[in-house]
Amino acid sequence: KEQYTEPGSDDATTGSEWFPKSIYDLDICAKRVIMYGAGLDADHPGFKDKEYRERRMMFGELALQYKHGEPIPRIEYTDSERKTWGVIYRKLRELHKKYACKQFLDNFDLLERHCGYSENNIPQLEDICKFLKAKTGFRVRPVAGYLSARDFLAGLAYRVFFCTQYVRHHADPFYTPEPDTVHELMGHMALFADPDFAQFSQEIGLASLGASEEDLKKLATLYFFSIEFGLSSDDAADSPMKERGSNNERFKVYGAGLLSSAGELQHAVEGSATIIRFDPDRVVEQECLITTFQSAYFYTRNFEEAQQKLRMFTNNMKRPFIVRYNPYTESVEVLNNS
Ligand code: NLE
Ligand code: FE2
Repeated sequence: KEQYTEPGSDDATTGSEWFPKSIYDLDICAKRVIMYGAGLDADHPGFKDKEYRERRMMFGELALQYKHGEPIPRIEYTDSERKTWGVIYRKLRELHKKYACKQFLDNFDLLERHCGYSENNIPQLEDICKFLKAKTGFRVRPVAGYLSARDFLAGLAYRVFFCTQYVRHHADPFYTPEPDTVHELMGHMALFADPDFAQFSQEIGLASLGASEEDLKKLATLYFFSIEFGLSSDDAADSPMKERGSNNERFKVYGAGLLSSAGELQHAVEGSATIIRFDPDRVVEQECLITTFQSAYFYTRNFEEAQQKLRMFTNNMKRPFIVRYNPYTESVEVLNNS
């Protein structure tokens, strides 16, 4: 028989782990940061820079204080941060034009037109949030650093994307081991302006709610090697190692972690990186590396095929309950399935 639980309540009728039942519950997820300012590792480019660490703590505090529904604080970026942004922007835009997939490029134009994107200006999350909300119903909200995959994916269920607001350390503009606002803005935002991508992202989020540890790890890995590091190639055959054509002639990129890192993007498409066919059973075996370039990348025929493959995976995930998103209340109803 079916049993309803109140949206926003966290009673354990399903016996599974807690997960957000309402968009307001994301305030809880947002606080469970794994790594931020205080905990910069010794090999982080900002580790020895006291000023940088203090700045990071300020961003951390802002994000931790933020609550759903509030306007996102506007940041007055420093000259040094703006300079870093400009250097990256010029370099990445050049590479994007050569290597980014079409959906990305088309939507990036919109960000330049409507959200203050330019090499001289670091866009504000609040402006992007308003734009995306009108375009696809997606929102962004500030976060202090890495979240667990479970907390991060849960945001997507509510069409919310957690965004860092700090800028990477200037010593290493073309690669940073952790997400920063350059990664979010240059890598992720464009695709959230695409209605299909927005829909697909929410489906991943909904599938993650209350998923078993094993399923969640697989889902997070598939997300990582598509949304973060995915490529596409319309090569007809399915053979994993094609001899003809160098990487830069064969692949278009849609993964945000590549589109935000000039260093890794060039490594992937201009070097001789290993790029193999995106087969979900194979992909889930791959280790996600977060402090170095990936040792392999995966491609689908096009961006839509990656969506289809992930959908097939989420449709086969088993949970002892069904979740149903209510767009009017921005909450999730949990229906017992036992
Ligand atoms: N490595 C990326 C960059 O440098 O932009 C950021 C991390 C993505 C998970
Ligand atoms: Fe990312």
